[in-house]
Amino acid sequence: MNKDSKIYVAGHRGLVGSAIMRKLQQEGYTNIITRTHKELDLTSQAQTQEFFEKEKPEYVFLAAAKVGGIHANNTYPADFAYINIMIESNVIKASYDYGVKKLLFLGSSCIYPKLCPQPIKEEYLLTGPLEKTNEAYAIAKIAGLKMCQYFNRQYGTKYISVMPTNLYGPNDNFDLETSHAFAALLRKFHEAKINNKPYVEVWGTGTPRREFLHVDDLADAVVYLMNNYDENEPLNIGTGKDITIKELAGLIKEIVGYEGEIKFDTTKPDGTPRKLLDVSRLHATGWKHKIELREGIQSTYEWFKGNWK
Ligand code: GFB
Repeated sequence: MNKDSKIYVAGHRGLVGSAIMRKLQQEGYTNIITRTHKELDLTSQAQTQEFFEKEKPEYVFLAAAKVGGIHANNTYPADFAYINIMIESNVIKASYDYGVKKLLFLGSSCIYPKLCPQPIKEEYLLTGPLEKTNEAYAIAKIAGLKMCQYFNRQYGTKYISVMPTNLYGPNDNFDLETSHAFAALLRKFHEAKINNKPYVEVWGTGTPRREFLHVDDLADAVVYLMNNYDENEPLNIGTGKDITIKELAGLIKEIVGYEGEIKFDTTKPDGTPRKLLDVSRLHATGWKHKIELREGIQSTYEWFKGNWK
């Protein structure tokens, strides 16, 4: 990308899209185009085609998606499958029709089989059954990733895909029903502290292991890869380190400064037992994460206190 290349960030208000915007602006990219959901419904093929015909972006970051935590994924599978497949199909096809030079597709680490060997290598994709709580989202993301590869194979396009691990940071969704674990726990411990609640409820057994990447690191990685990665093979993005949900809860509790108890609600699902990405292919490109978890929790908590309402 040149500093004046026309770049479309799809989903620029979300956790990932807003971080990509911050990164591009910091690096001096001057020609970024966006549309709010209200201005452009990417599930509409007609609207998407019209937008691409008018704007003709050169580069596309495809960060628009319906996302959510374990409960939302488990409760609204039709929406997760339908909306994501529509957005991907429309944006990828319009990118081809209107000559986009390069597109970066955001997949997810939940596309891998539920019980795959750890850490998870990119080649484990489609080697076993998926985790049921997020199967619909995973199927949709696999479809998007594969579609990028098929367009590359058939039409010689340059569409790359990445699989980020569990993300956190500013502009996350802090709704307790639909959010991911990180955001929910940060809010729960904060509110318990403010309201002097005797305990905080953590879903599941606390034993599942997850890897957490700050979204500013993800944004740094995807801008780097847009400029430096041209392979047809998708790439994991993570830190290469994981912790249990119980340990995460303990860390957040300590950073928030909450002194009550933690209770586990085992009527809630655990999801996949472990999800740790193998990041050797990513490191071979020359990129490595910079924000460690403790410092990431601290800065996200500062952001949360100043911005969340
Ligand atoms: O982050 P999370 O919702 O999704 O949950 P996944 C991770 C783990 O944290 C599960 C537990 O074992 C949850 O039971 N957990 C504990 C909580 N307390 C809470 C809480 O208050 N809220 C939530 N949400 N979880 C997601 C997928 O799976 O991974 C998405 O559903 C996405 O598709 C994402 O791909 C990366 O890590 O299990």
